[in-house]
Amino acid sequence: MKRYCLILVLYLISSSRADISNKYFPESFQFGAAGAAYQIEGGWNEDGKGENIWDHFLHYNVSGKVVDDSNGDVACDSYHKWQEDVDNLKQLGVKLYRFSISWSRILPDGTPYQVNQKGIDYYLNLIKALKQNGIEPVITLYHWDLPQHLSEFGGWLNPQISDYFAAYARICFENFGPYVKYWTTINEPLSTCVIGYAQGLHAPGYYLIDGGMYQCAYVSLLAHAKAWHIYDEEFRAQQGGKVGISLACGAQLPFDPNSAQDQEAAERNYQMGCGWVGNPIYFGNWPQVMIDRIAAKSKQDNYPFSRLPEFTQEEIEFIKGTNDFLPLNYYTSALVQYADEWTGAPSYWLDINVQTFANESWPKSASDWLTSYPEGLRILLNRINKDYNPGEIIIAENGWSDNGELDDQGRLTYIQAHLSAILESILEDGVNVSGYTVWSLMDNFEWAEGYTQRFGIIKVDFDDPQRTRTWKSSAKYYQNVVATRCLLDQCQ
Ligand code: PNW
Repeated sequence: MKRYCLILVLYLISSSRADISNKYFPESFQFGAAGAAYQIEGGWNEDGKGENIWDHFLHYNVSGKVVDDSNGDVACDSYHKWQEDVDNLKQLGVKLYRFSISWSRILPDGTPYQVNQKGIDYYLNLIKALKQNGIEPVITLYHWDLPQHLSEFGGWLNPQISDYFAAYARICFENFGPYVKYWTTINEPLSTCVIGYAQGLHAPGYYLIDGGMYQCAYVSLLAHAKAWHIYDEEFRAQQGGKVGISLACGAQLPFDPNSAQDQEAAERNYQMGCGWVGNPIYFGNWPQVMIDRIAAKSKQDNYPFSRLPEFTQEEIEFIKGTNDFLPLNYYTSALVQYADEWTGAPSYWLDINVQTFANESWPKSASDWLTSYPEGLRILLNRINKDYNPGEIIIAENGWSDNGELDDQGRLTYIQAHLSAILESILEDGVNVSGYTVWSLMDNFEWAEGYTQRFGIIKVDFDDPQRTRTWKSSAKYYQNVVATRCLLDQCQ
């Protein structure tokens, strides 16, 4: 059935799209798909899994935290249906599957004291099935689901959590490392630090807008670096894999390209977003503009210290250069406008102090933060390549939300245009992008948006206890791209 649909897809894609590259992807380029544990697995309390912060956040005082009052207790039920997931990946023809390990599934309270063998077995089975089908696992150790016990210990605000994370990472390297070439320590620390520890909209739900996100980022970076050093010293020689931390970035464009103030504002927004994690990882310290502004604003607001934690010289040396490859998440970009200095309670937003917009011409998704600007990805890749020289880059997330339609032309067009931007970056700009894992393999639990915004190339019926999976138009299109290495019906 799926094969016959290819013919239809080929017919539907016009070969005359001038903006889409008609070149072939290099043979070495690997296509893939992505997901994350809490968003897909379900099985929240099965076979010895412990409670994590999302379980806790949504099992108590749930109302209002998620728009449809849903949770990830069952989600896509991938805890039971992982073989079908592998089968879909195989049908798609992809060579990479990016997924995350649920920390509390293998260490129920997060500590190394008790290892849950059933949790280890779940991931071993998945990994082995992937390898048997020629699919490389790309594993994220932390995609926002901290064991609840460790959250009560202070979570990402407590520097000692970095030691717990390092111990967890070592257990993963020991058990899964022989089969894994790509590890991501933490998925986009800033998203969870800002949304979970400053806005309070994600677990653990803290509203600490003056400094929660800075302390959380500091502890996350220490945790990443400890895990990287463990891999480097104890596992790299035998296992030969790569370890990185993912960045979520977009191009930040001056609202008025001729305005020096808007240029400065756009640069500041880039540094205090992308550079917040990128600079420490590649250069050892926060961006200077971030250090200076937060120090000055802290002083103004009567803090006798900066709200941005200071790295010691030892920490700088320890964190610097700890990305073997760059897993980069790109969704959208922004136009940035200078604003006069605002007054108000100290916060991350007042520290940055800029206005951001989407261009009116950029197509809108079902998520208010997500519009489509594929050129932004090419601009970003060039910038990152020049500033950080990261070696290998994998686009670890890129995707589009809608209301779940099967004929998802909006997603198809988004994926096509972004792959085209990547291809041009590779062929024309010489950026080493080696792979792409589309977000997402299937519809899943979209955090505070519950099941109302869909990112999957495969539909999941959440009303059906079987959680039936159905291919959307974008999955059929992607299958064809993977098979032909061409975004149009013909390439040269
Ligand atoms: C990602 N941005 O977060 C998450 O990793 C996924 O779990 C999530 O389902 C997906 O986005 C869709 O929301 C993002 O700065 C973090 O543009 C930051 C950005 C976008 C998405």
